[in-house]
Amino acid sequence: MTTAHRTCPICDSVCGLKIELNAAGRVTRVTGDERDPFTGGYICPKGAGLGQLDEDPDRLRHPLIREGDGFREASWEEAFEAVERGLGEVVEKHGRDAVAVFFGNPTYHTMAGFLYRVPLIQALASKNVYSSGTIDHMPKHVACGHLYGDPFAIAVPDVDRTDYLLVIGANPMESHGSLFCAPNMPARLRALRKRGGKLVVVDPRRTRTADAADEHFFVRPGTDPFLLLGIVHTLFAEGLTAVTHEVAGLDELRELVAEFPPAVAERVCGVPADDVVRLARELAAAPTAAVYSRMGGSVVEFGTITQWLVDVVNVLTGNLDRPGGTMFTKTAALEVFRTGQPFEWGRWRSRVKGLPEVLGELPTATLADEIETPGDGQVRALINIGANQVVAAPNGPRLGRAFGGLDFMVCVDPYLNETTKHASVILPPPRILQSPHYDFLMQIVMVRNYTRYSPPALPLDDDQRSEAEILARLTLIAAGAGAAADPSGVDEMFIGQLLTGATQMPGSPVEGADVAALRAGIEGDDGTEQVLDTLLKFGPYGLSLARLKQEPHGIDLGPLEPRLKELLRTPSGKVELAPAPIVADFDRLRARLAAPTPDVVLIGRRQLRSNNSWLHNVASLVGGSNRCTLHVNPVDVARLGLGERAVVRSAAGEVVVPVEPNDAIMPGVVSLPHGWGHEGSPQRVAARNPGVNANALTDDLVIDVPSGNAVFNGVPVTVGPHED
Ligand SMILES: Nc1nc2c(c(=O)[nH]1)N[C@H]1C(S)=C(S)[C@@H](COP(=O)(O)OP(=O)(O)OC[C@H]3O[C@@H](n4cnc5c(=O)[nH]c(N)nc54)[C@H](O)[C@@H]3O)O[C@H]1N2
Ligand SMILES: Nc1nc2c(c(=O)[nH]1)N[C@H]1C(S)=C(S)[C@@H](COP(=O)(O)OP(=O)(O)OC[C@H]3O[C@@H](n4cnc5c(=O)[nH]c(N)nc54)[C@H](O)[C@@H]3O)O[C@H]1N2
Ligand code: SF4
Ligand SMILES: [Mo]
Repeated sequence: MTTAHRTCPICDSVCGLKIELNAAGRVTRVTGDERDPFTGGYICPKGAGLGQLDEDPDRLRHPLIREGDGFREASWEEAFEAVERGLGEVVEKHGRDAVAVFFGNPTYHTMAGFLYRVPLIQALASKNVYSSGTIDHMPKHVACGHLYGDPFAIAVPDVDRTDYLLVIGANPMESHGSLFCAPNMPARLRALRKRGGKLVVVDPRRTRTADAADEHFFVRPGTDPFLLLGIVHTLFAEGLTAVTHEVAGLDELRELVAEFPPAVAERVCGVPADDVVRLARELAAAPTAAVYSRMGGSVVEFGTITQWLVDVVNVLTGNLDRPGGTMFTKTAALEVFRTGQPFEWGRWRSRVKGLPEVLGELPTATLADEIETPGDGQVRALINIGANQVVAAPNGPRLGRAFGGLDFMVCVDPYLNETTKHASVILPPPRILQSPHYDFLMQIVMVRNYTRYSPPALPLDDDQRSEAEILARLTLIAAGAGAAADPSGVDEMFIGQLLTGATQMPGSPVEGADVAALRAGIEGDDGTEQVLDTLLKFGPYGLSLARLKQEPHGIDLGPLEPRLKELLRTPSGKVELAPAPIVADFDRLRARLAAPTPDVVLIGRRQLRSNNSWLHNVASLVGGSNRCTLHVNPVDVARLGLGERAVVRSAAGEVVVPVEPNDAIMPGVVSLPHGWGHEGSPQRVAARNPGVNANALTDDLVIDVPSGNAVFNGVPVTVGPHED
């Protein structure tokens, strides 16, 4: 028996786990690591099921190469050679833009996903870079990029010290927080109320978070900007603003909101004007307060305006960058990246629709256009890393058909599923317990400064490759160096770039130092560890890999402290309250006021015992509340004459789904979880309980314009009874 202490890699909560393994390396028990100073022993059912997930017999163990309609197992050498040939032919005939790369959600959690993203993009030199960012959080990056000049300057609610938390379109009791890393959210929210604080939730569903709150408001999907504008209007009208930072655009903002009083909010959102006024007064009067919004205010038609308004309210009430308000984390390993030019976007545009690049990416919603539309620069090959777009992207089935028409597609993925079935080659990463873990990106949004490294708990077998090696080899192939090149060269180049950058950065602890001498001091068993060591050594806490290895339960680095001044990177040096590209989007917002309200709209929901598309093959997690059903208010069930199953139609497609009458959802709104639709899947448990693909209904023609982000919430649908 051995015990491994590791961070759970599934969601943003970064729970420390205690994993007991028998002599054969099988997981016998998973519990929370009580000695983790940040996560304190908290664990959810997904973490407890990590052993089954990791030992899933349907997980791929060997590379697969397409043969006719199926696949055959292949050696790694053969698989990498096939990738070199497949990508090489496309680049030679059609140029580099003909190869697209896509980074899915798990690449935001794995070390390899973080470390090889930039090298791979640089090596590929294609403008067709995509990620799950544009089906998720791009509106927040764009809002913060314009407000603060740094798209990664994302302030998190200081939940442990705040007196008032307004949650708009997020359900942290079930999602465990997102862009808001605060393990054991239930206890934190309970503690908030116990110390006399107030929790208010705005959501078209009375969620578990709403149940845990003092107050809950139903809101019509997609209309939150009008609610927030009503709040800002009140703050100005009643002289309640208390700005503490140097800001630009205050007068313009005041003028902009003049036409959106609380009465407009009442008409459009369905939240009474008196309540909007009261919310504004309460936010202003609370000793400290924080407004927070996620998917309900992000994957919507006005995602960027909504996310911008969230921060605007926090700035206007004096709550940005102070304890109890919303605050910025000081990361252990990423501060070196928090420099450089102010936020830029639109440096190039997508070929077919002319959509602007954001953070070096094009919108996922236009990937199918780029694959299907003939002409110079048409996408003909895809490098797909940890993404299941057929069930995750808007109008996923269209994207699936487009994938079927590609000349070549390589997937780095542990599963054969709805998306990877279109691959020419599948390269499976090893098990979670065989991989190192360090949360690079989650650090940016932690409610306390903290760090923890988990080395692999189990060694690789001879016939396995680490995900780092897989991505390093893809990088070398993309660079034209070939399938047989030495993958450690990629790490060396990255370390070299980091060291050179650090020695040239004014004020860095190693400014002017000798790069070779610094390199000699970098430690680690492999390239991944050495890059981590490099980043930690140039971080603000004087940490190192060796120190992290001595502290397997993690290290508390103290409470968040005000630091906006260090992060602010706008050309004006001020917080830009009325950025021109966001103000320009108000024309679209005004047009929305005149548009008719659809009879029924669709929204999503996350489920506690599920995670996007890839946890439905774990028997212990499926069933009960974790089923793919359509939540419909009983009033609508009667009005629409629904029986056991309903047919739901949208501009994009149609699904037939079991109806679950539920008075927690507001009339006129129906909810379907995403990530399902596993009919005929080779994942045997998932196939028995397939559910339907919510993204057969979402429309890739509708986007949040400033960010190019997809719209999953507020999709107009018709719902009727299904006659079997
Ligand atoms: N258990 C579990 N945890 C997860 C995941 C999972 O699949 N399962 N996924 C992870 C990922 S990738 C992410 S991005 C996060 C997301 O984390 P959250 O954003 O907290 O999760 P969601 O359930 O999508 O919450 C969005 C809420 O917005 C509401 N909503 C929908 N439309 C609107 C609207 O127009 N206005 C308002 N005000 N509310 C609206 C929905 O009813 C829902 O309650 O969760 C992460 N954690
Ligand atoms: N309708 C609707 N659609 C949505 C959403 C919604 O709320 N509503 N939410 C959106 C959001 S927020 C997100 S983040 C996306 C998520 O969608 P995706 O980015 O597609 O992410 P996942 O479904 O989590 O997993 C993608 C793939 O990663 C693989 N995988 C698992 N572990 C690893 C690993 O360690 N390495 C590699 N290389 N691969 C791995 C899985 O097998 C799976 O095939 O979905 C989006 N789609
Ligand atoms: S909340 Fe659950 S899934 Fe998320 S990190 Fe913790 S144990 Fe893992
Ligand atoms: Mo996400």
